[in-house]
Amino acid sequence: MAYENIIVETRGPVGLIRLNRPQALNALNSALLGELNDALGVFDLDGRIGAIVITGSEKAFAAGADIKEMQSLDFVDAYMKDFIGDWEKVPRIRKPIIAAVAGYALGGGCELAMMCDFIIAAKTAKFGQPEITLGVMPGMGGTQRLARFIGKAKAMDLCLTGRMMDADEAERCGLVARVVPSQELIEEAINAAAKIASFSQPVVMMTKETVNRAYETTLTEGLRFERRLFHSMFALEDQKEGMAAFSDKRTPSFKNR
Ligand code: CO8
Repeated sequence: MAYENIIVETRGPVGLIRLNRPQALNALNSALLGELNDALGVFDLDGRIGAIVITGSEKAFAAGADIKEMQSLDFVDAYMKDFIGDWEKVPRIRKPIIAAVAGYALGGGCELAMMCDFIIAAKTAKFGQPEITLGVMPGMGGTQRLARFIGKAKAMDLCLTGRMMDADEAERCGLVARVVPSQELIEEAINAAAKIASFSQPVVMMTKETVNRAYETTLTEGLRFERRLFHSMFALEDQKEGMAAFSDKRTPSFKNR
């Protein structure tokens, strides 16, 4: 598939996807979504890729859903076509995805960043859910993921006032894993992704699945799920290799088996 709204490349074992609609601050339209889902699906199935980075430009990760595309939508169309339903495919990607955010991550842009497994932000990053200023509310997970990730007080503040928060505030409240100088953003994200890709792929994928389970189930069920998958890891050659390498004081060589 030829892409017009994203730029896709690989950096060793890392798949890098840049949102690329500079004329609209990377506003998320349906064409971009189709391409993003396609590229993510290809990386997910590619055994040479161990982790994925999604980024935007220096000015904007994404300034939200494309307002011009949504403007004339009516209820029946939105409902019958399940408008934005295809965004649910992003969190179903099984390999880790890092969002590398500089500039605006607003509305659907903030929601896309939250669908990723963690966010590395440049000092310039600004997060917000300004939908209320447009006469709507977040529709791609903003009310739910923000409430779970940063708590009710901040989620309500952002969703009800539409204000933006900067990278430092986002890090303080736990939305962002790391804040780095802008010029180091891509390198930091790619290095983190390459580090992840150096580990056993099935273990990495099970770890992602298990942390995500914490947001979907009770503590008792989550702990049981964790323990069962932990047990299953003793069937992997990579567990034998990882522990043997520790004992031998050498670097492990994982085979993803
Ligand atoms: N949609 C469409 N076009 C946009 C968007 C957007 N979300 N954001 C910016 N643009 C366009 C502008 O219209 C402008 O185009 P043009 O040059 O043709 O007029 C161009 O990008 C540059 O933007 P500005 O001139 O406004 O740039 P500034 O630096 O002055 O301002 C801001 C930057 C503050 C980010 C400003 O552009 C802005 O407020 N944008 C809208 C932010 C917003 O409200 N986002 C939420 C959208 S609603 C949403 O996301 C719903 C989510 C649920 C559905 C998810 C489906 C994907």
